[in-house]
Order: sequence, then structure tokens, then C-alpha cells
Amino acid sequence: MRSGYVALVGRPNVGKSTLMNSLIGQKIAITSGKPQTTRNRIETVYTDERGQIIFVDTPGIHKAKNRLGQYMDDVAEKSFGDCDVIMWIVEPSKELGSNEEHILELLSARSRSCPVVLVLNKSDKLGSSEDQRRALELYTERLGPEVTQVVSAKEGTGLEELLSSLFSLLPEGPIYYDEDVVTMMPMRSIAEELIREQALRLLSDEIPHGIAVVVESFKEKRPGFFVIEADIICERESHKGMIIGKGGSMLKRIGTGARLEIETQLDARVDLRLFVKVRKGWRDNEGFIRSFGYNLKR
Ligand SMILES: Nc1nc2c(ncn2[C@@H]2O[C@H](COP(=O)(O)OP(=O)(O)OP(=O)(O)O)[C@@H](O)[C@H]2O)c(=O)[nH]1
Ligand SMILES: [Mg+2]
Repeated sequence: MRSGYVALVGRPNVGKSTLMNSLIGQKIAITSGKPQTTRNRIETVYTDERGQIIFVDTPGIHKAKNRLGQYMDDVAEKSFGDCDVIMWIVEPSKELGSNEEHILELLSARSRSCPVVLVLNKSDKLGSSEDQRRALELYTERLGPEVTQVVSAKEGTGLEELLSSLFSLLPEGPIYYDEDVVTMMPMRSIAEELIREQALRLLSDEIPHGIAVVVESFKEKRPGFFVIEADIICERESHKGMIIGKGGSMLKRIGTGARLEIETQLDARVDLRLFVKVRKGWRDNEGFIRSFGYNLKR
């Protein structure tokens, strides 16, 4: 048996969370077309006859513009130090940006003691194998990874090969979690994330980045029926109006989308009650950041 921790790192929006969900065959981490979707470390478990992999999804490494951003970079960078294998996820591009340069620096410091798997995601966007080769070369020239793998998290290609490589790089070890465990993340946190995901998907650019979601009450009123109350926190009064929408229409869309997702996860019916609150400039306020579930002391 082989087992251990595999961190997924990379710049925002390359598909780390989508890839982790595809690898475990279940949606745990939220995803969106907007950068900086993931804010915390999210662990999931994959088990088969070869052993067990604990995947660690991390926030996209970027140039932080506020304290929440610094926290996110901190979470991502810390994961380099406490895993057995690092997966650096990249997507096809013509040149390396400043985020990639920074990741290269972090990796070259780590890679001597920890193998690096370079994963080129979104291969469905590439035409020929020549395109693939060129896209990979950009990264392999600068970093000698132990393994390179081309995948499409969206279409599910290359995943089996990737799993085989990961198992071959992991140390021998026991199964840490029962076979049927997929995540240790509490359902409350999953619900918060699913509500935030709808906000990211439905609201226009600036607003969703300033949103946090806190579940205030999570009760099973009777078997198979939950009542969940949650606050959507935003940074400005004007944002509050847009989150609520005309006659409450936007809040209703966010609520319905999130409720359906939470019902699937819980396999139960849910009454989801959402409240919108303003906490001015919370993304630069350590007290607020911590109370919304982003613990700076991690
Ligand atoms: N075409 C294509 N799109 C993909 C693929 N994988 C992910 N995406 C899309 O890329 C976008 C970002 O995906 P995420 O999984 O949220 O990316 P992330 O790297 O976790 O982003 P952060 O959490 O912000 O760092 C979403 O719109 C996904 O649907 C893929 O294989 N092909
Ligand atoms: Mg993510």
C-alpha cells in the first residue's frame, strides 16, 4: 500500500478544484470561471486497491491586494511544506506570467525533497500534439519535474495515468481514513462554500470577491429535512442592493441554486434562509477575516 498527501498548487483559475473533484469523482470543492474562488485548504480522500491519496486543494497563488489575499497565498504556500508530492497545475499559455515565476521560485526551493508533478490541464483547448508539446516545454525548460501529465479535468482525460504516477511517487504507508471517507470538511463549511459559489457564478465581477458566507444555524428539523440560516456578507451598501436584486430576485436565484446543491450533498430536503449584511472593508480587517472562517494563525 502507498499513501500520502498530494497538494494541488498553481495560479488562480487553472482548474485545480475542478481537477481535484474529477480525481475523486465527486464535487466537494467549489469552482467558477472567476479567479480566486478557493480561499481555504480543502482536503479530500481518494482510496483504491493501490492505497490512499489525500488531495489538498489550495487557493490560487497571486499578487495579493488585501489581507484576505495574503491569507490565501499563505495557505497555498504552507501546503508546499507539508505534502509528499506537489502537483503544479498549469493551463496552455504562450508565456509565463509573474505568478508562474513566483511559483517556480517556491518549487525550486522545495523540489529537492519533494517530487513535483507538472499537470497541463485544459488539454481540450489544445489542437495538435505539437501544441501540447510547446505548451509543456514552456514549463519543463525551467523546472525539471519528476513527471509531466496532460489532462482535461472537464472531459476526464489523462486522469487514470495521473493517478498511477501519483501512487508511484508516494511512500509506502497505511490507509489513514476509512474507504468511504471523501472529505473531513464539515457540512456547514460545504454549505457556506456552495452558497458562495452561486454568488460567484451569478454576480458581476467586483462583488463576489468581497463576499463571505457564514452559516449561523444548521438544524435537522425532522429526518430528511434541514433548515439552514446563513449570512451573505459584503463590503458595501451598494453591493447589498445588487446581491438582493430587484424585488429580491437575485437573492432568490442564489438561494435556489445553492439549495439544490446542498440538497444533493445532504441527500435531504433543505429550507435555506439567506440574509445579506454589510461589513465595510472586511477583507482588510483581521478580526472579520478570522470570524468568517479564514484563520490567519493556521
Ligand atoms: N476547458 C476547460 N475548462 C476547465 C477545465 N478544468 C477547469 N476548467 C474551467 O476553469 C475555470 C476555473 O476552474 P477552477 O477549478 O475553479 O480553478 P482553480 O484553479 O481552482 O481556481 P482558484 O480556486 O481561483 O485558484 C472554471 O470555469 C472551470 O470550469 C478543463 O479541463 N477544460
Ligand atoms: Mg479552486
